[in-house]
Amino acid sequence: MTSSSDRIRHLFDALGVPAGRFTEGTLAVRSPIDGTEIGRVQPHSAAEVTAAVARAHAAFLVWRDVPAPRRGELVRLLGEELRKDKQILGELVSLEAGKIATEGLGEVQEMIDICDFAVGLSRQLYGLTIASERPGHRMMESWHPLGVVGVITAFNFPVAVWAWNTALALVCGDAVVWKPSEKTPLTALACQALFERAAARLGDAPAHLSQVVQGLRDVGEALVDDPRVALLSATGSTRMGREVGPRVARRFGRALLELGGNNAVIVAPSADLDLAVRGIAFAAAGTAGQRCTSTRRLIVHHSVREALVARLKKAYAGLPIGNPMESSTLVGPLIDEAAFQGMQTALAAARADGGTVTGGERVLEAEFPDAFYVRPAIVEMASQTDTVRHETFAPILYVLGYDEFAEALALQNDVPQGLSSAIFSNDLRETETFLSAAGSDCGIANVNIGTSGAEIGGAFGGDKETGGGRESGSDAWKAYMRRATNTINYSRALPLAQGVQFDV
Ligand code: UN1
Repeated sequence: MTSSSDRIRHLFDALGVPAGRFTEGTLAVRSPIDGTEIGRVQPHSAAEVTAAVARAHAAFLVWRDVPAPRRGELVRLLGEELRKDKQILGELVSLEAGKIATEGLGEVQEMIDICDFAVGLSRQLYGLTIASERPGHRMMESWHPLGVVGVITAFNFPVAVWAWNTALALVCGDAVVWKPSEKTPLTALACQALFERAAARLGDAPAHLSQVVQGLRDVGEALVDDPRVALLSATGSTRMGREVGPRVARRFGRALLELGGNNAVIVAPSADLDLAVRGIAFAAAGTAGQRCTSTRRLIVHHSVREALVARLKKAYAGLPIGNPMESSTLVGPLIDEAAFQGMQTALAAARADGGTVTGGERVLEAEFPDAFYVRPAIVEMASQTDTVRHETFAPILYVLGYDEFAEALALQNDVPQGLSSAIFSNDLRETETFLSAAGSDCGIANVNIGTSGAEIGGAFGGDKETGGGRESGSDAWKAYMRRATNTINYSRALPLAQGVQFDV
């Protein structure tokens, strides 16, 4: 028994989850904090996934007829449960994913925020009325519940991404089957417990509106290939999306893909460097570089390059790296050894490309021999090589210089990914150009803030190899519903559109 697993037991006790659920099974869960085993879960079989989808479909058939504001009531109750147990869930996120305390809590706050958003949305699932070309006719658009939504999430946002999908899916009248990352199954159990509490409080929700299936690739595949999964929402690597997208398309299902990012910050000569240093340090080194929105590239004007890089190096040298449960820590561990190896491979490749690496080494090895803490790396590059254009899920910040603004924009867009981007500049011409049609090609483009830490109110996602999906706020809900166009004739005649005559 380790202290982390004692703590897990205590937290699950407080949530009322029976011990067997998180201590028995063939899938071992390790905390990235010290590498010790903190729990076990039992993977589901493909047949069990199919059965879960069948149960979800039955729930959907009932739920789609429940008025949307009443569906919103369930999400309101889920938000209440999250508020009540924010500390518990936040700590579980820290123990299982290695996030520092404020980021673990921040992730739960993101869940609460999307619940609030979805509750309001439950009274705003608006369709349009459209002018008909025919007299005595009216056209309109209706939005109907879609079906079962399969949700596949990654380790780095183990709970918030489920909530983005589930809060919207539930108010839209859908049922959810969730496959969390095999690296973070415990937080999924906790979410399920909170969901079940909310459903019990609502009283008349159909059973199995939201379920969790645990396991590895075969479990995800069963979800991807099931024809009753109307929408498959998957967050993870571009490699994963390349497999999932065509498989879902082959059966004419809908896919919402949130894949890799290779997010850049441009720093212009007019930039407020104090803001830039703070914004870049949080976005590049925070969460140990393990957000899909983490800043991976810095494109800085030659006139401020030396000063900015010197300040960043100083800030990086002072970053408190360590146990994320300690309040002074800003940089926690990488998720596992594979992440560490991936980082070292990328740094070696960058060196081979002529890059100069500062930081990037393993730290705290004596204290945590089975965990992987690193000093975030700054890598000065002469050009944007293939290594830079590849997403490595670790705290590596590649630095590139520019002379002309057009060159900075071209570098920013010259990567396969298109998730997030930012510019630090006080020059209106530059910032507006950056946000224009000819500017950043990313789904997220920011001015004078970093690339990460988006609010839930906007649509979240990106284009190119990021996959094209949009989740969370704005009108992202439309992906979770189907659209029907209705034409109603309230006249006594039957005129045909386009002037066609067909008299019988
Ligand atoms: C992710 O890394 O998968 O914008 C999601 C952010 C968070 C969400 C990140 N709100 O950094």
